[in-house]
Amino acid sequence: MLVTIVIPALDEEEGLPRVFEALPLRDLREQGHQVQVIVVDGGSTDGTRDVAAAHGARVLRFRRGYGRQYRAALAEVPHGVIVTLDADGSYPAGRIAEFVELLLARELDFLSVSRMEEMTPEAMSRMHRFGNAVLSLTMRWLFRVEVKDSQSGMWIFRQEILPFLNLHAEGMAFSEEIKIEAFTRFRALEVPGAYTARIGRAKIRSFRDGLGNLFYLFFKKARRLVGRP
Ligand SMILES: Nc1nc2c(ncn2[C@@H]2O[C@H](COP(=O)(O)OP(=O)(O)OP(=O)(O)O)[C@@H](O)[C@H]2O)c(=O)[nH]1
Ligand SMILES: [Mg+2]
Repeated sequence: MLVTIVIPALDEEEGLPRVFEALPLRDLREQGHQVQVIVVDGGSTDGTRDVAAAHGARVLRFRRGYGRQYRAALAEVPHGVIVTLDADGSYPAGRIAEFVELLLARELDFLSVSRMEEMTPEAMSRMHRFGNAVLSLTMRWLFRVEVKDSQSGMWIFRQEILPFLNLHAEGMAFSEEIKIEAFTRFRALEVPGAYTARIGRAKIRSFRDGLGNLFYLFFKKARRLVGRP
């Protein structure tokens, strides 16, 4: 099986080396998988692209926007299993091989790794915790999906479901949208993961992205109600 690890990165020269160190590439290869790493650059002005290339990743760059760049990068993966995570060292990169095995053994299509179960105190501000709770509650209510952490950026899924996911979000709402699509159309499961404080400066604009993501949930629900995917 081809396992492609996709990492979005905007000015993450500090965090990226730590993510690469934690990737269990050898374990994945010992499990019989072929592994490739793609770093999707958001137009970094620091050494992100050089750091990624030095670690053997393929570096892609597209027009602005977290969602737009994710969609374009995912379209480059021909088959197999896709794993995503942030470039800031906050997600449990060392557990990727375990999650891939779980997806395959349970014959699932999509796994979302929740950050809520094991979070260090500094990992998320109280405001972010509150914002996440509101967004996740709204998503569960509107779409009836079993997801506690609607904003997690760590997903493990089969490439073959991608053409059936209706993904339109151009910005940060991409993360909630891919979960809505996967959980309402495919065999999806949320698994407990962990979350630690990021390395480097945050790229989300808390208030703007939070409100934008809340608005997008209602926009997406309205689209579905009028029969548009
Ligand atoms: N390609 C690309 N990546 C981006 C863009 N904006 C943010 N990112 C990356 O996407 C990931 C998520 O952004 P973060 O700033 O970590 O957002 P977050 O995880 O919600 O917030 P923290 O908890 O503070 O880390 C990081 O790896 C960023 O570098 C963008 O416009 N394009
Ligand atoms: Mg992050």
